Amino acid sequence: MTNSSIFPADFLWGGATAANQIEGAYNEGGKGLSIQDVMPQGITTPRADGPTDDNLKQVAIDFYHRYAEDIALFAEMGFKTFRFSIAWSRIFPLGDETEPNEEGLAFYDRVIDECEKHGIEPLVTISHYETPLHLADTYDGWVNRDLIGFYERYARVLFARYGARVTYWLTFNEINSVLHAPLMSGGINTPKEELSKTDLYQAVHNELVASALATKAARELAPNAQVGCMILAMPTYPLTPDPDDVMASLTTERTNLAFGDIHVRGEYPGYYLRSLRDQGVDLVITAEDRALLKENTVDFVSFSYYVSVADTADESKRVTGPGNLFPGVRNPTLKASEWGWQIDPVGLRIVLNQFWDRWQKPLFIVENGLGAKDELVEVDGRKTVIDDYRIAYLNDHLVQVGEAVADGVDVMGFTPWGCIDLVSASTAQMSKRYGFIYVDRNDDGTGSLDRFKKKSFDWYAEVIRSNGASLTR
Ligand code: BGP
Repeated sequence: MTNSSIFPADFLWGGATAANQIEGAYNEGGKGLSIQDVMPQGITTPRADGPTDDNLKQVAIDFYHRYAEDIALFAEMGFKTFRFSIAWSRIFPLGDETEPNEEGLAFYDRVIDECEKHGIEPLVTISHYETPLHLADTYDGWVNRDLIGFYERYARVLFARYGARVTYWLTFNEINSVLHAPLMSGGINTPKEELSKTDLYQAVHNELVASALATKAARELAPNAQVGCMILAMPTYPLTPDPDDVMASLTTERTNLAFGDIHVRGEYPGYYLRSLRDQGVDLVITAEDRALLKENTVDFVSFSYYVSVADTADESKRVTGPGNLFPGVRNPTLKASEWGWQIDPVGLRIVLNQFWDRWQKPLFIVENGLGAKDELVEVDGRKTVIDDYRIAYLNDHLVQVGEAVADGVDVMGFTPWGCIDLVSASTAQMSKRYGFIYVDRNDDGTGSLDRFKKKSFDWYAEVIRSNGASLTR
């Protein structure tokens, strides 16, 4: 049964990517190294000393050379928006220079040209897990306050260059993930086990101030820009109705919600300050920092959503499993993907309602999707993938987005993750595929890099064409 469209007429349908996971060309165009160039296995192993040939991100899916072809395929699906990130180390190869690299800037001019050619709105992430390596090695990443100034300079260059052509900006991808993946998310070189809580939360604070400064810069340099924060959303349910379990799940969930609270309200919530005190964390927060946070709150809240988790106060029941970048207590009512991520479409409606009730800011779902192994087959002489599992996943999640819209939630758009197959962030595999477009590349680096449309390609094109009316309830 199909339903008539509940989605707003200007709903931004599209897809999402990140520079390090698609571009390749890791040492071309004057690009410096980023932390991704020393993370050949994602977050599953410690970093390498320097670039290694087993790192699939060196070539990724070669978007750097094939962007025009790929954006044309997105246009064929009817994308209204395309989320990509700018590789900081293409613009500032070391990160602490005063002058940007023109060749890097020119590359994104060309990407935006292609988007414009097809009437696609760019949705740009300023920093998506690709801090310049020099900033990690020399400054220990975001632990150091100097990063605030380097990031502000970088953001200002982007707004000055692209501000007239790009409306939607995200300051930091999944900003809350720095608590769990300090190197990937915060460019922090000190191994997680050795990192003090004070340094970790100081890094969080420095990023929050930088995010506010970027918002301030956008107001000055690109008055039409809309700036959003980007949070890894992970609804946390109590494992049982025991009030202690409810409190435990709320406490865990607040470690994520705090980031939205600060971006939207411009100040640290009481529960967050208490948790810092309880952990013996003493931060350097200046009066100027406080004013910046208060005066430069976001226009909208964006988030990724893949999984929900549970929590409990009962240590003996705390059986954890993999989640999106960090583990959570398993929910016995849910099934999981091949990578153990629990699948919960209703959780997306819950998050949308919760965020809307809490912040009353437009919400943008900028990541969602199923990482799965695909098999390339031949149908009527054409290579394709019959990815009914991916269609079912996205259909069920989008039905819940429709429910949230019916609940009165202001949802700006939906950009499913990895609209074209790309290298995984957590495991750096190619075989964990999310795309509507199959890319012929294998985990051992072999493959032609040719693109093939999966069954979901036509399915998504119809969802967009019908503005969601073709979804199956
Ligand atoms: C998010 C990241 C993305 C992306 C996605 C899927 O956490 O923002 O960069 O990769 O998760 O994760 P993975 O690639 O590990 O499957």
